Amino acid sequence: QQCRDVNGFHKIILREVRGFSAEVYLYGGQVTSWKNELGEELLFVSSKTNFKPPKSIRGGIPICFPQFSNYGSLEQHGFARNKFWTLDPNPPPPTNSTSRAFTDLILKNSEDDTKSWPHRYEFRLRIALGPTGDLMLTSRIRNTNTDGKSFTFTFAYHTYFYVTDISEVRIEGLETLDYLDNLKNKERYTEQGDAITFESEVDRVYLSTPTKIAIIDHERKRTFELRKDGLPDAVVWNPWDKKAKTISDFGDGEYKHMLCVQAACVEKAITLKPGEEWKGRQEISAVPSSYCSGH
Ligand code: TA6
Repeated sequence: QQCRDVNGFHKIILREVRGFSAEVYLYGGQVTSWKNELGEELLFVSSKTNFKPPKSIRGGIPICFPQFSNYGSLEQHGFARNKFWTLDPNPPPPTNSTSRAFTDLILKNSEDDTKSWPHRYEFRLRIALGPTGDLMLTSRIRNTNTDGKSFTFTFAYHTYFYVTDISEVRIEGLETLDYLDNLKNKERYTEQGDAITFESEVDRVYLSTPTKIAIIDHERKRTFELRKDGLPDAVVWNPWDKKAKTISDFGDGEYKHMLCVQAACVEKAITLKPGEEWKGRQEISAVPSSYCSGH
């Protein structure tokens, strides 16, 4: 269902029969809400964001394309999150009948982005709610260059999970993996053997990660499960208090209620020849968890 927010900006609301819902802004092609059947918000959106240009929306699931962070010469996280996407009025029906409520947004090259990134592309983003309320994002990016040129990009679904208290959260699935530490000049380190917990700023790109990662919110006895395909890396970020204070669209103390775990392709950039298409999927679910069971 299409509607406009208080500022008159377009958003799409997806509702699933069991009461799960999601909201997507055409600005940035960005999911800004994902609620469970009890109406509980599962994603973090800052109280200080204003859902309109020129800043990207702080929270939900920003789309980082054609560059993740500062891994290249473009603006931070590329331009996709700062552009207005268009709604596909007649999206192809879902292949698997499971995804009921869905919408397709499309982004194509435009004058201003061709200056910084001289390529033609078509980016189709499908956002769907599954039968158990899972939120599924599928990106299909095609090189539509007519000059025979390939292009290369990095990518991330910059997902902001809502957590009750970051100091009571742990991540399972990244143990023993290598990561690039953005706080130490992107140097490569190896994660210790147990789950990741948080007591200070973390900004890491974990490499060659498993297709499934668990984020356990101990306070709320809730486990998020992130499943991904075509996205080998996983970015983990919490600014903690000092860094959060330097970010104008972060409310006071809000860093305690968010954790970014991002299905990404950073270490090995993707190269497409004209006509080739890349596909990257992530599915996230939120299930009650008895802490001891962990997974
Ligand atoms: O996701 C990690 C990161 O690259 C951090 O370094 C931090 O900059 C974060 O993204 C947020 O970036 P933004 O441009 O949205 O403020």
